[in-house]
Amino acid sequence: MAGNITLTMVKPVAYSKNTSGKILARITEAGFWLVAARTMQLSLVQAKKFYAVHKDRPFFNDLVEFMSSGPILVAMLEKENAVEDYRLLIGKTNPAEAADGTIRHDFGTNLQANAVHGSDSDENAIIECDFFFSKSERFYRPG
Ligand code: IDP
Ligand code: MG
Repeated sequence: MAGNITLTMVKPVAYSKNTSGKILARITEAGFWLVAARTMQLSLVQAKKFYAVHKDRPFFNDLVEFMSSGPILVAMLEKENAVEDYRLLIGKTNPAEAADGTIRHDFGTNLQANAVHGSDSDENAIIECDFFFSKSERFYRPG
């Protein structure tokens, strides 16, 4: 199991542009299985908890305000080498620096509103999936 899951969020600006469906299609076409998903709006408290690792960074307050500013789509994904492969699919943090054809390049607006989140390690993927989804909400790839 470890190494096979990652967590993504379609962030508020991308969600408001109604691109969640196109982004999910990119994800499943790249071989990721949708284990769990929901739309929701994070409270400021939840956003601060989720991004606690960044609490000392200069962009922290802006980031948590942005992430709680509107609806998001959050999803748990399964694939061999999920964390690394998903980071490759989404591209660099800044959409302006992300390669053509990556999700952040194609759907991102700016460094903050960069379309999607992706877990950065297997350890954090587990923590982040546990943050959003109980075991009974998870439906793994059949077979
Ligand atoms: P990542 O999302 O590529 O893993 P992180 O460094 O973990 O990048 O940053 C988390 C999020 O914080 C980014 O996705 C982006 O939305 C925002 N962010 C990162 N660096 C900056 C910055 O310098 N200014 C504003 N927002 C930033
Ligand atoms: Mg990160």
